[in-house]
Amino acid sequence: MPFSPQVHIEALEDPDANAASLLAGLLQPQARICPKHLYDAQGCALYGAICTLDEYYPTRTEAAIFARHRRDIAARLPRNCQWVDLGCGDGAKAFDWLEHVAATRYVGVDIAEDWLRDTLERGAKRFPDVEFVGIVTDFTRPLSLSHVRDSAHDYTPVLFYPGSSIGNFEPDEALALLKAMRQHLGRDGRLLIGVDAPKAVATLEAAYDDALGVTAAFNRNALRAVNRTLGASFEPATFAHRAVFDPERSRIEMHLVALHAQTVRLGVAQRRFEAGETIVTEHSYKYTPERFAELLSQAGFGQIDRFTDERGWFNVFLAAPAGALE
Ligand code: AVJ
Repeated sequence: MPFSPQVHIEALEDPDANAASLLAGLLQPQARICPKHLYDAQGCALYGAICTLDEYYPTRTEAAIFARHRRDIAARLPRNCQWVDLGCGDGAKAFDWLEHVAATRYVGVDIAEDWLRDTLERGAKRFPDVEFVGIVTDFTRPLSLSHVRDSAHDYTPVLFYPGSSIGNFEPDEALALLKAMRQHLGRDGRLLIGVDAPKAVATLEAAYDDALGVTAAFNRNALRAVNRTLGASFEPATFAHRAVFDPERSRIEMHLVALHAQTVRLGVAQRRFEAGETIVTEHSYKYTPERFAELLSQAGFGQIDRFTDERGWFNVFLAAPAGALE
């Protein structure tokens, strides 16, 4: 009999605070919507479609790196670990690893509770010897993984953070998140993280503005999420998708551009958008291997192994806490 998965709800922002910060962002001179609003059920489905696009190279490049170096990486991981899947989604990426590492416990961490329960149920069926637990939390809040450590056996954690999601944070926030991860690792824990690299601007921009318009739909869908959350009156068709790479900051910026002047009701408030005015919905930072390794060492990691593809488009880092291997 598989263990029955348990789900802990942690550190969720309350709905009022969530709505208040969404509204505040939309009322800034440069309007913004926090990227988490891109990932409602429809947004997650669209993101899944993005990952299959010809132009969107990160997912398949990372998968190829994992496949090629699986044994090598697995051999460097602690035995009897607990596999902590940060932003687990459907768990597919992590489950490919569970076959190769002797994990005792799987901890799925995600903001979407329904998905999480499903993922845990499927995992528990496929890996009957592994204990499955879930934590519902919001990554934009301080990272709390207390359930990772309060098990009776205190298995060594492997934090798994694939997909270059770290790129959605501003660099100072990314550093704070890496430090928090470091705190959860003890001496023997490891971080396995995927990070997208800078490359030709045309390649980057095509990845975030594909020919079929899937990324455009993904971006506009944020307005539907805002309408629901705030009781707002955005008409998604009146905003265009724009994705540009800023080489100075080494980031893709996703914007929604008002196609004509309009006043939008935002629940109790309202805001005017002039034609051409934009809303920022997402930043996706691209790190050179040197820059990311530096960030890792600033966060308290020592031994850092890097795995990449032939073109150096994407990097996977396996990092140990400083001092652990000396
Ligand atoms: C899920 C944050 C890794 O930044 O590449 C894909 C999100 N946005 N296309 C990324 C995204 C537009 C994606 N991450």
